Amino acid sequence: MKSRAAVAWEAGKPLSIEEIDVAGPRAGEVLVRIVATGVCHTDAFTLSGDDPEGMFPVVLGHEGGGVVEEVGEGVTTLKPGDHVIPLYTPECGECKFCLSGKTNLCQKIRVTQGKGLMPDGTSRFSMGGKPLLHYMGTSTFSEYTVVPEISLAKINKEAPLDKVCLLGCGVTTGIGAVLNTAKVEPGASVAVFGLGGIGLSVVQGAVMAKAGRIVVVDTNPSKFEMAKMLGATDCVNPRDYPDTPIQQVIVDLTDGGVDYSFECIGSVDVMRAALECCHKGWGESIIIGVAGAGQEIRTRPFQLVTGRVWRGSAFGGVKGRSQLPGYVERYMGGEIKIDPMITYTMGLEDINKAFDLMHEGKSIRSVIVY
Ligand code: NAD
Ligand code: DAO
Ligand code: ZN
Ligand code: ZN
Repeated sequence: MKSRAAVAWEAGKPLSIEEIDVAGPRAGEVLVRIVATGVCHTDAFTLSGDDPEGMFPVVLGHEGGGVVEEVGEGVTTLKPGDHVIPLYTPECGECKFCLSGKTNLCQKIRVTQGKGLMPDGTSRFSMGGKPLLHYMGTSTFSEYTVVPEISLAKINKEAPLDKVCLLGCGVTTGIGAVLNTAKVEPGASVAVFGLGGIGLSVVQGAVMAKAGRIVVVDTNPSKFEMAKMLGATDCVNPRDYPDTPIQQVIVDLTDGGVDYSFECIGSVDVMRAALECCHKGWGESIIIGVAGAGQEIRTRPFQLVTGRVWRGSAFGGVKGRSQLPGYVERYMGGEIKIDPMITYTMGLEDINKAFDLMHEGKSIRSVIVY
């Protein structure tokens, strides 16, 4: 079938709106009509060429919501008309990782997904007979996409897809990092570095966990109003402290450091600051941001010897098929806020504006509605 899509032909160039060919779903696959998709910094990161796994030409997008159009042979858990959120972290329920009880990083289709292909090693996208690659197993920048069954969470049909699409990445990643990875306890102090869709969702998660103090850090002070509205207690702009390392500013503000910190930018320098602003003896720092190809983190090992802990979190540690439907219900019940995060809504033809707004620091999330 034909589908409108935003194609990334090469790194560093704007996306092109094209009419592409989408082949039907094969065994274990599902054809999904994407109704809406968010634009996340990770899409921009891959488009920039800094992503070590980035390959072109590709159909980007991983924060979508849609409706099942057709299922391939052997698909038993979904049917046409079901509402779904595509998952870049699948859940097969039977691999060593799924069975471990210790991680959400299902590895069942990791190799082919990392190569931009479906699990059988081929692509369902093409244009003029030339194959286009899939992205993160989701490719939500196409009106029609093909996704493995294990990479789809079935959700409440009442949920507005142009809002809950953000649970496909940003909102879930931030909230899950607090609740699943850090397991922040009531009364704990928290520092959040970077107030995009991820960092603001960490703020929400910290409020849900009943954290005591929530210190937010961003070089763009226009982000502070939303952070305060969501529950931040202290706002810090590193540019106001040109002579003091930001970790020292936070240590001074919080009587020796925070219990938990979250890096939501992708800067290895900020990752160091986030670790070092943690309290001696027990503070834990969670890396969420994705750093550029070849970059490395550094600190003095004594920071760890003296009790600070460095962790990472992918998709908030959330198992998508079993846990994401519950996040949708928590949105429907008013516990999770998504609407204020959507600063712009636009058609696919304007998708490059969504990238510009993100780079200019003017948006939190833009949602593309097909
Ligand atoms: P974003 O661009 O919307 O937000 C980043 C924020 O960081 C901006 O507000 C910016 O002003 C601020 N910032 C930049 N440099 C700063 C500095 N030196 N000090 C303080 N603030 C600074 O990005 P996003 O969509 O929220 O994504 C954030 C990061 O999370 C990205 O690296 C993205 O790739 C990553 N990510 C990770 C996961 C995961 O599962 N681990 C999932 C999604 C996104
Ligand atoms: O299992 O090795 C693996 C890959 C897991 C992918 C998790 C990616 C999380 C960070 C990228 C941000 C996604 C938007
Ligand atoms: Zn994302
Ligand atoms: Zn698995």
